Order: sequence, then structure tokens, then C-alpha cells
Amino acid sequence: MKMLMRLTLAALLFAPAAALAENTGGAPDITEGWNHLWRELMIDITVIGVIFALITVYLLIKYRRRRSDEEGKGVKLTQLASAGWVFIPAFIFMADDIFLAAKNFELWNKMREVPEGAYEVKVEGFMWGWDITYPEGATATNELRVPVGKPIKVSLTSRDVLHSFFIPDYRVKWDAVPGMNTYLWFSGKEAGEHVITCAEYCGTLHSSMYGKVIVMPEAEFEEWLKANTPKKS
Ligand SMILES: [Cu+2]
Repeated sequence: MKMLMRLTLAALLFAPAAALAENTGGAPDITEGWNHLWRELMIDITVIGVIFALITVYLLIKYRRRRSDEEGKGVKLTQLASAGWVFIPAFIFMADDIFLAAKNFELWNKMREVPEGAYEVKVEGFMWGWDITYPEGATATNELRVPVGKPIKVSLTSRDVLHSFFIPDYRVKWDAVPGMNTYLWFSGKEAGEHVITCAEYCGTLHSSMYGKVIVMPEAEFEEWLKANTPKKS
């Protein structure tokens, strides 16, 4: 039984990290990476929590008072055993903590490294909306149209106060700061719409500072882009 528990724990702790996803243009799937890490964290703390709770309950029952006049006597442990009871459980917990933190940093680095060949779109936050400019010159407000299956770099800045560009479905968020250029990137894996919202309180209408990412089939996107790109005179 103990062996089985140990094996289960080991299998959970060393479950493979999120693989490269399909349809992200060869870029790592950051969204699935965060989802995977979240699930792993929940499973790990549940397994560890349940094991610790069971041991505690077992000890409580085993060493309970059986008669009202019973006087307890402390369990005699050797020094080594006492140290073991303190450090081994703490070590198990810390090992998992550090292991998850390491995976977190690895994913974080991927999230901050824009894949080569990403399509760059400029987004400027303002009170209260998002102005979008495409490299070809097309502009939009609050509707970020992107081609499916291609890494998109969002170059961020702000016209007035601090905002935060957040696409909850893709698990990406970054601050838009006046006078500064920041960025994030994502890949729209399939055609569809996802909410963009401001995640930094920026005044009265902060709560209505939202828009959407519209992920479109490549050909449709190209058509839209062409129709909305100002003609050169
Ligand atoms: Cu805002």
C-alpha cells in the first residue's frame, strides 16, 4: 500500500510537461502550459494534503484517551526518529513546491520569449479602450483580428494611465504603461472569439474597458486586412 502511494506520488510529480501544441505555428502552447501546471498543482496539493490528513487522523485515533482518568504518556522517539518526522514530510512538501516552481519559471521564460516569425500588432490602451494598429496600417478599436495558428506579438503601451491587457482564455496578461513599450504574445489555435479585458483599475469606466480577439482563418484575415489597409496615395 505504502509502495503504491509512493509510486502514484512519483508518477504525478514527474508527469510530462505540456508538449508543443498543434496549430500554434510551432510555438509552445502557453495556454495549455498554464492549465497543465494549475491541474498539477491542484493534484499535488490534494494528494499531499490527503496523505498528511490521513496520517494525522490515524495518529489521533491511535493515541486517543480511552478512559476519562487515563493519563497520557509521551511516545518515546529516538532523536533520529524525531528529526525524521519533522524533516521528511517537510522535505516532501518542499520538493514538490520547488519542482513546480521550476516548471513555472520554465513556462514563464517561454511566455516571455516571442517565437520567431510572430506577427506584430501594436495596441495602445486608453481610458477606456484599446486602439489597435497593424503593421500594414489598418487600425481598429477593441477588436483585435488575428489569423489562426500564428504567434501574435502584441506590442503594448498606454496613452494615459496604467492598464493591463488581459486575454483570460489564453492565460496571458501584461501591463500597458504610459511612456513604455511592453509586450506579450499568444497563438489563436482555432477560429473564434475571446474576451480582452483591462486588469488594472484605471478609472470610472475600467469595468467597461473590454474588447475581443477575433481569430480568423488566414485567408479571411488577409481579406479583412486588405480591405482595411489605407491605400497609399
Ligand atoms: Cu484600463
